[in-house]
Parts: sequence; structure tokens; C-alpha cells
Amino acid sequence: MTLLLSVLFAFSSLITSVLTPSLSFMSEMENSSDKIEIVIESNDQMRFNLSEITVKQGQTVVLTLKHMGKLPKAAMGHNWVLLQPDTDLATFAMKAMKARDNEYVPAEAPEVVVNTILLGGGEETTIEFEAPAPGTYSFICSFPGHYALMQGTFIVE
Ligand SMILES: [Cu+2]
Repeated sequence: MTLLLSVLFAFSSLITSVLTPSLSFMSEMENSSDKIEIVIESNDQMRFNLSEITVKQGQTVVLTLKHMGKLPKAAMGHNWVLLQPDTDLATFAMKAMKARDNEYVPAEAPEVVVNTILLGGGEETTIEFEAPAPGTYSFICSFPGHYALMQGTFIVE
């Protein structure tokens, strides 16, 4: 079955590459498998609009965080912090709270896989990173008091 599918796939790829100009074929491949673009919104009600994000191992993740609110960073700052599987969120949030000088991301934190800068209302930022090893990760906003409402699951398949 698997062999048949691969043969079929190879055949259809061949047809596609014959029929499609090679440049657009390549960019199609990039969007569908090598690269995934994610947009996550946050707001003045202290919420993300996504609670689960799924990517594939080795994919280049291009993640844009948008702050759709109006409140300034000092009052309603939001970031997106990806944490290693099994991180205790309450413990990490406590540590993050003390890292005010580093926008609430502890400088030496093995729990942090990757993070964005801290945004105020109306701002947005984009980060690009390689999807880590397969597993179930957590993401939070590490601004003091936000993680309880602003958290979600990041799955790498
Ligand atoms: Cu926040």
C-alpha cells in the first residue's frame, strides 16, 4: 500500500513538474511541507485566539504575533513564549515575573525554546524558527499574571 502510494506520488509529482513551471512548483513545495506560517492574535482581554498549534518536525515555522488591542505595553504587554514539554507553567511564570529587565523572559531559562519580543497594542512581530523534536509543548504569554488565561499547546508531529 505504502509502495503503491509512493509510486503514485512520484508519478503525480512527475506530471506536475512537467506541467508546471519549475519555479512555482518549488515554492508550492516550500509552503506545503518545509515551511508553515502561523498568525496568532492577542488582545486587551488577555487572550490568544489560538489554543492549539500543530507543526511538523523540521518545518520552518514563521510565526507572527499580533496585539489587536489598544493598551500600552506596560499595562497589557503580550509575548509568545514556547516552553519545553513538561515545563511547570506556574513555576516558570513566577521566574518570568522577576525578569522585568528582559521583557519577562528569564535570560537563563532552559525551559524556553523560543520567544517573541513583548508587544503593546497595535504592534506585531514575526519570528522564524525550526520546529523542535516531536512532542507536546506549551506556549504562554509571560507578562505578569497573563499565563493563566494566555496559554496553549504546541504540537510537533
Ligand atoms: Cu500577555
